[in-house]
Amino acid sequence: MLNSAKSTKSVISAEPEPITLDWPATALLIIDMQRDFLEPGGFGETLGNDVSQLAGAVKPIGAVLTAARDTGMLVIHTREGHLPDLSDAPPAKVERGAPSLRIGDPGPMGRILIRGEAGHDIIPELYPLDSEIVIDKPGKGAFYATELGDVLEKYGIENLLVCGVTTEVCVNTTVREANDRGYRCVVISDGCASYFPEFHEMGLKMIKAQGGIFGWVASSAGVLEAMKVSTT
Ligand code: C5J
Repeated sequence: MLNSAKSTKSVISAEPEPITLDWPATALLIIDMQRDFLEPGGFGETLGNDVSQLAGAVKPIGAVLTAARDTGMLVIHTREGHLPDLSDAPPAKVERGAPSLRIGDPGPMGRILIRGEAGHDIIPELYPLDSEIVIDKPGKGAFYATELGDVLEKYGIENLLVCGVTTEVCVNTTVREANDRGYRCVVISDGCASYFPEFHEMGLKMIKAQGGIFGWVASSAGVLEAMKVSTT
């Protein structure tokens, strides 16, 4: 008898090599697409960065987010930030460098990088649905001091489509944490961005080098093509 069961897998064209993903075991992880990083007056700008450098990632992420919602994929958003009393913000982080405003200082979008403030929220274009998971994280990696590991285990997730900002900081840290925990990470190249274009390029190279030492890198078009196949 022929097995008529539809496959739940398809292949993403990726570097260093194509990767086959089982879609029910795959989640979309969107890192820190917050006003504090992407808009003037937030944490990113207080550090002296040109925040317009991150804008290019919004549309590719939006396209994958729409496809993920259409296919019923688990969607997880993360937000970097701290409790209002800064009890989860190590002095070594707060005191670092010479920003124009420090974490916790009042700025045009509320207190810088503080949970509940306008700047801490996700940008309107990618705003989470009520049904989606939002993980608040005090560090750069999304696993450190969060419930992310438990959430992924609960939903039987083995693979992560990772995008967001910034490529070399929170995306890279999270991918490295995920890799050590046994997750296959496919990083969406045009769905990530950095204040430093050269760090974006190198951040992606570091992931896919040495046979994909931390994971795979694919374009949003490549991911969308594979997601289409998975639903036909
Ligand atoms: C940074 C992040 N760059 N989300 N955070 O401090 O990458």
